[in-house]
Amino acid sequence: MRIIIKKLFFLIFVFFSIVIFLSCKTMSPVKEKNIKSINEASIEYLIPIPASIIPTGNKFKLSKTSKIYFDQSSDENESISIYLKNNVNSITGFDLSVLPLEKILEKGNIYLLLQDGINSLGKEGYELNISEHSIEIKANSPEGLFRGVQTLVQMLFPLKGNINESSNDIYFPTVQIKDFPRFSWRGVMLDVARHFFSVNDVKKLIDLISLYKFNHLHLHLTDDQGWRIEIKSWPKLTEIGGSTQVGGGKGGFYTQKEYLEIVEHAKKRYITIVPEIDMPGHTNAALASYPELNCDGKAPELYTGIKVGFSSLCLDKELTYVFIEDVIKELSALTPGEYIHIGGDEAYATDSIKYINFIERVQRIVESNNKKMIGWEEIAQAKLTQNSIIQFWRKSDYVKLGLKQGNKIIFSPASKVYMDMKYNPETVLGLNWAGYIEISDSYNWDPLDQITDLSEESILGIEAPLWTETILNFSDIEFMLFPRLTAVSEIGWSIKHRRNWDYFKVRLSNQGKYWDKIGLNFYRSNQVNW
Ligand code: TNX
Repeated sequence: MRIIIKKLFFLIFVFFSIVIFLSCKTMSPVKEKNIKSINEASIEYLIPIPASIIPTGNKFKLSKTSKIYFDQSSDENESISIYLKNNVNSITGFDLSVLPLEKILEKGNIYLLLQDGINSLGKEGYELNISEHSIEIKANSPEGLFRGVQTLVQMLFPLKGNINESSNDIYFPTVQIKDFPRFSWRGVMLDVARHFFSVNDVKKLIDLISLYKFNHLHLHLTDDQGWRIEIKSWPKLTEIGGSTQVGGGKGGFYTQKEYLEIVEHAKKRYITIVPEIDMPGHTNAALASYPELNCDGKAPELYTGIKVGFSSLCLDKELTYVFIEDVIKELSALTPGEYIHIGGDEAYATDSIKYINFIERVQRIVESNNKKMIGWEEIAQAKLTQNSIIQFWRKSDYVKLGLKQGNKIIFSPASKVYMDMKYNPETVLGLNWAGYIEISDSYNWDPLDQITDLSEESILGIEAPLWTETILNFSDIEFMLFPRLTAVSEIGWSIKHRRNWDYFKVRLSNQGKYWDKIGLNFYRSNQVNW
């Protein structure tokens, strides 16, 4: 009998433990009826994880009449506030007003404030303080404010689809967050050459990646299969070179006006567009457009397959350099950012000595247009200036050459962050030459472990490329990027010791609930309890 009673007590204990555990799981803003759970506040929705999170055990009430106040020391603060307003609106239905700040008096509002010289926050860091009285985001620059706003937006995610007409208030757990990035370069690359993607698709991508605090979008604008950016002095590049893509579809290209629309949209999300013109290999589309660029004066056919390494510009012709100067000049005028990417990869059809001279000459052209050069790791064979950046993708020997020359590195190790690799043998999309990449593979690595004797200062940052040989539309893009891209975002932004795979999975599964609500096509890996 005593044993039965003991067992009964044990079962009751287990039952209540489960109930308590489940009710503690929510730690985001909650509607009034869930108010009990807010004191369990920790921030289980945030990716990348902030540098410091101190829950203060209280609650803040945001109501339909709350206002967003911005300080007027920068013109950009109003549009950042409107961005926040629009996100609050699409997630909760609340329509908050946005007003210039006079002085902080009333309770219950959101304040976006610039302050000079907040120690250790740098350009992109911010403080997000949610007290009983207000939500305050402070930063040294508008860019920092925007990153802080994105943190607040993520804290709204659990409300998506959970607010009814009669909800008047939303409760946030009070918390003090202090946050700043580990690396200044956190990039995504989209290959618009193998398959073309519309201006609208690129804008949608910009919006998505900005949620995870990425700050660069590298567009791979040219390759064997397509030339995607209008160059006014060489119009056939797009007329002919832009007319197809992998598989023989109709391809496409951006007019300069459309390209500027992308650049402008990215700027509003504090993302810099990095244009890449790949050379001297990966140039069949250009060679097919202008016979005179070929050593034998004959244009090859347009190419719609997926082989690499068969094309090369004619390095002995002066016209080649006139062409490059024209292209870099027009592209530099379209680029507010510091960098032009010149490719330089897989030049298997180019003489290797000539390749080195070529890269050095292109470097001079880029710098004479007041830009800095980035190239794939192979460019480290050339003599580089201190400004040039090497993008690691496969061979650490090249990177070591670059490090010896004192150049900084962007890390894109194919076996970790190539978003075109399949997740597993069953994945329909993608390739697998660098292996299968599960979420844990994209999460559990660090740039410092990639190369011996590497110092943190030599790492400019990390970037996740999405090559698109097999990627046809935006839904495919979503599937290959999510969730892996969020792992990359945490490596790029968060302090190394704050990263933790088990806790990341919890936060990821919360993101998954939001992705379900917005209809994002993501890979439901069985590594995560969705
Ligand atoms: C290698 S990575 C390439 C691309 C391909 C990609 C496919 C690099 C610099 N070059 O041309 O699209 O593999 O995964």
